[in-house]
Amino acid sequence: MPAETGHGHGHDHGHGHGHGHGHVHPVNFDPTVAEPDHHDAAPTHGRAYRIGIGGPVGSGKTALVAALCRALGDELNLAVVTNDIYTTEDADFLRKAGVLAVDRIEAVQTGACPHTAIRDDITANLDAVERLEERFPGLELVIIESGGDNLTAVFSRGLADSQVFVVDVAGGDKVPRKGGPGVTTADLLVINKVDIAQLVGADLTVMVSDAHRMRGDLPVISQSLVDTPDAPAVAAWVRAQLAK
Ligand SMILES: Nc1nc2c(ncn2[C@@H]2O[C@H](COP(=O)(O)OP(=O)(O)OP(=O)(O)O)[C@@H](O)[C@H]2O)c(=O)[nH]1
Ligand SMILES: [Mg+2]
Repeated sequence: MPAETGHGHGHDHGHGHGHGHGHVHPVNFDPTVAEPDHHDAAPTHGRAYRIGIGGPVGSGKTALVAALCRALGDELNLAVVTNDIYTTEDADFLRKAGVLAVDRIEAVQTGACPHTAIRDDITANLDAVERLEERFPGLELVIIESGGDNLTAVFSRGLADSQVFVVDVAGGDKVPRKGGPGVTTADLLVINKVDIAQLVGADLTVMVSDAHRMRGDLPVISQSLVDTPDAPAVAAWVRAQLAK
């Protein structure tokens, strides 16, 4: 996989793109020519693989992003895009946590509807991904965290090559059987915070069996980021996606 390791501490391969703050068009941008339709399927060669992470508010999406940065940051050339409604809270958390060089984290503010920015008008997210790809030549993986939303929020296939949906036991053991496209169609379903299942009276066995029933052959991982802070099972799944 990567020819180099140990990146991610500030050197950006010296291509002089600056640090790309703000929405700057490439130098050859011609305002008289229509911009390309970003919703067209982008070529998969020569660009980073994109994994979208969605799920309800507070289920542990940012905690999972941090875990994946810890698990994969030394072996992959990787970057992160966060989506928040009104703030840059999640990006700020990740930058403070020190899991990745600060300029590898881009924040998108979505306004009122987080699902719009990952499904209907994905331009701001694609721009953020492109800024990262320009800043870090050879970028292999971009993890895009959606703003916390409801069970219907899924990523456009024009934005994410594969997607992870994170639910947690605190939402109740009913959540997997309630279905919705996140639970039923995401490439990976994560049932998070299993360490507190008993405290909140959630039956994990029911959650896992309902999840499998709703998803057919699609994978389900239950985990606790308190017990396993580097999310080893999800990291292994990410490696398998990249190897495909
Ligand atoms: N006990 C326990 N707490 C967890 C676990 N994973 C995350 N948390 C906590 O759950 C809270 C919410 O986690 P976040 O990662 O911010 O959740 P999120 O899905 O990114 O939230 P939004 O972006 O606001 O939708 C934080 O206080 C985390 O520390 C876990 O496995 N077990
Ligand atoms: Mg978050």
